[in-house]
Amino acid sequence: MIKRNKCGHPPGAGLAAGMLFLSLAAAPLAAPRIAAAPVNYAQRPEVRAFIAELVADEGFDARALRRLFAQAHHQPKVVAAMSRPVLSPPKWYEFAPRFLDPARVEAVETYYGRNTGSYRVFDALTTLAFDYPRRAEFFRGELKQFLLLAREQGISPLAPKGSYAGAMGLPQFMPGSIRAYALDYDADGRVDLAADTADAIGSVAHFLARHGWQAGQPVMTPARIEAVDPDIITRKLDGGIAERRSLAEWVSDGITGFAFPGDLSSDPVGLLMLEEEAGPTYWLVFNNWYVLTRYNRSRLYASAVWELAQAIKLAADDGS
Ligand SMILES: [Ca+2]
Repeated sequence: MIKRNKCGHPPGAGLAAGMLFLSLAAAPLAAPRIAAAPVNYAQRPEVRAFIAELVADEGFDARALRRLFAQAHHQPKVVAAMSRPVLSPPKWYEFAPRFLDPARVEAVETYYGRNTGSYRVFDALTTLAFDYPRRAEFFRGELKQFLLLAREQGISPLAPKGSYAGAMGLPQFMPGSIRAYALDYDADGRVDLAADTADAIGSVAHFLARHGWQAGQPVMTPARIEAVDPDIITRKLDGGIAERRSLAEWVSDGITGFAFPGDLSSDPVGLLMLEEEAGPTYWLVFNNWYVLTRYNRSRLYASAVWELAQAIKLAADDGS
């Protein structure tokens, strides 16, 4: 749906990898661990063990998998992108305008189809599964899901392209999510998340529904703090979001000025702070906002998606 996936996209990944090469060239003796990455994955013991597991558990052909892994290309750029230091998150007023650009509102489908990734997914996942120890377990799981997916779809695992983390198609789903949530929403006989916007949108809706989306319930609504001691409320915020409590508890602490539908579910409610240039704004966030964070963990992302949805709905209503 949106360019950023769960792992985030690295605008400077290519540059970072280029710098890595430069530093290796300047000091070849200083980095033997990186330089020693074997070329042929099929010969590595941990890959052989992985293949044996796939043969035993999923009935894959051992020789075919060995031939496949012999063609996997180690991608240093992928590791560099994953290893980027975590920058401090942007402020809402820096983040939101990029999402709420009129070009996105007017041309949603083409805009979000622009960047679905240029890495061969098999290379990216193999690199991360076997040369990125910190999350090897996760990426071995996704590599297995990817091989199962390719077998189910009758395609070569060498064909699909995706992000550096192996996320694919318009929704930027990881292979496990594709197997769990992808739908042939337009019923044309095939699931195509790369080009078919109906399938992509339907599949994201399926993902949200399965993660507890409640139709007709709100996502977020602005609120104010009117308390003798606002710190009682603001000190509950950790990274801009407070743990969920009952609405009655928030009200008794001094949260006011909000509106919501009369049939609001009784689920606990969170408090969110979004930093505008003029200062903080406060929002009550409901179950559906948390469901959006299952698709992308960022509180800014979830909030921007909601605002974008309002803008698209408004534009559509005006146009009808
Ligand atoms: Ca379809």
